[in-house]
Amino acid sequence: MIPTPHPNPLPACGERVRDSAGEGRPVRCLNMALVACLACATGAAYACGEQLHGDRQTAENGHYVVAYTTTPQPIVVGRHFVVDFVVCPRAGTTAPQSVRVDANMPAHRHGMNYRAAVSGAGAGAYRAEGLLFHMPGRWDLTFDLVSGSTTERLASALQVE
Ligand SMILES: [Cu+2]
Repeated sequence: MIPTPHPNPLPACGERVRDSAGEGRPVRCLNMALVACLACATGAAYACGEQLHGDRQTAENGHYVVAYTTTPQPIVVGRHFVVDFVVCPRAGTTAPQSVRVDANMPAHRHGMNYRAAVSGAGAGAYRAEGLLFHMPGRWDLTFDLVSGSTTERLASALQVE
């Protein structure tokens, strides 16, 4: 018998799932999950986005970790690039309803000349396409995580040559 992959990824350690009574309960962390739990305790950044290929960078706050990679890597000035990323809610936080990606140069107070399009790949994974840095320098890549009327912005600084 050929083993088939599990159809659903396991919820993150401590993530809340719905039980039959409709009540959120934290996922219990047993056996193998204990290893992942150590990562939870020391910062979810280590576990978030493991499925991404290439050098992974993170942006995080108290509620979320976003792990991402860019293609190409490094980003080339004047050339479109793609951001593949995974949003990992910390324990007690639910996944955002929608996600936006943008970028700006804080020193120059301007953004990109392009608007990124974000598509979801399921299980908290997304792809942002159509980004372009039109000049070298320090850019902040921003991830806006929207839940209802709340938006949390996570930023990652990138030095582009
Ligand atoms: Cu600039």
